[in-house]
Amino acid sequence: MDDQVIFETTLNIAAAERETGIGKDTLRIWERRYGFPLPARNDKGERSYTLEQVERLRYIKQLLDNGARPSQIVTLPLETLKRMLEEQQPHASEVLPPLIAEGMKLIIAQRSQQLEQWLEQQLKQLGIEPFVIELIAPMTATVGHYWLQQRLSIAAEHIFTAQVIQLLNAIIHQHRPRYPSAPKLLLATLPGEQHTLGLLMVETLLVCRGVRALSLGGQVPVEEIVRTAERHQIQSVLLSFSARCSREMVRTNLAALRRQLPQSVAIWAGGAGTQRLKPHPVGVQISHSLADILQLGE
Ligand code: B12
Repeated sequence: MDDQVIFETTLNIAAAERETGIGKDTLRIWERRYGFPLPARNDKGERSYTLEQVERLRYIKQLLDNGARPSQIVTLPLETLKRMLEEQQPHASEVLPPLIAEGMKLIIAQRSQQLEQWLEQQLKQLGIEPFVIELIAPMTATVGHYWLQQRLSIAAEHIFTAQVIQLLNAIIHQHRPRYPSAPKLLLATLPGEQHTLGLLMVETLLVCRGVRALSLGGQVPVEEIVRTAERHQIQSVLLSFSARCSREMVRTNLAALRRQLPQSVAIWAGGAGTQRLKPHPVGVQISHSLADILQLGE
């Protein structure tokens, strides 16, 4: 028996949904309506999707998030989908700003220690706010694009994420207001949203402006946010939704939170997942720019 390891190269429908962000029902409907994706069936008749189909579905999801309709794109070949996304997201192929290109080289090469020194050096040179807003934020988006185009390994993405989390937490720890007073702001992401870098960037900027912020981190149920806000007499709740979150998920949860929180508590929501929320959820401040929240520190 040779000890060759067999890698599973197909995904069942649950894994395909997780990997692409496209729901099981939608996958079945497209199969019937557009003839794509056409999964094979295992001996139990269950659908199994190839990695090629999953990659094509990821591009379709990104284009749908950018406003395209399924009938326009589901039957298109991968190369056409890639070209369309590149036209929509200039980052994909254009020349990166020199500093970001320098950082991306270290990330792609997985030079973790050098990356750590390089990030600390940039922090010293730029100062906290420009470091977060002009370097870390665009670099995070570039890491996402490169990951989608398989120009960056999952390991490299995780090395970058771990470094950024470590460095921003160190800045927060160093700058957290020392005087004992109640936190004013509560930060969290909701269940299903593991992406917390956006939240950490927001917390870093606010704490460095002397704002007392209590961050509950990722995947916090709405009810728990409401209970904690009451307990600490919180003035504002800040939420982050990455591109991973469907508009329905964002809208439903923001409406639920608005219903359950006293009107005196402000709700701010940001992140790529809050873009194109039409109409704007009532009683919620939507902002995609980190610079915007600095006013909360004034
Ligand atoms: C790092 C990362 C991960 C890490 C997260 C680690 C962590 N602790 O955060 C890990 C490895 C866990 C991960 C997992 C996955 N990821 Co991921 N991930 C990313 C990446 C590179 C950055 C994540 C992030 O935090 N973004 C959020 C912030 C930084 O960006 P933003 O939403 O644009 O927000 C900006 C502003 O709006 C503002 N902002 C953000 N929040 C707020 C809040 C307020 C109040 C304000 C004022 C402003 C503000 O600051 C940001 C910077 O300007 C993104 C790429 C990207 N562009 O986001 C992909 C991405 C979000 N991931 C993606 C995917 C598909 C996944 C996985 C499904 C992959 C997988 N197969 O397992 C899983 C899903 C996990 C889950 N259930 O959530 C896709 C989502 C695509 C889609 N449309 O669905 C992206 C977009 C990558 C890509 N280009 O395809 N991921």
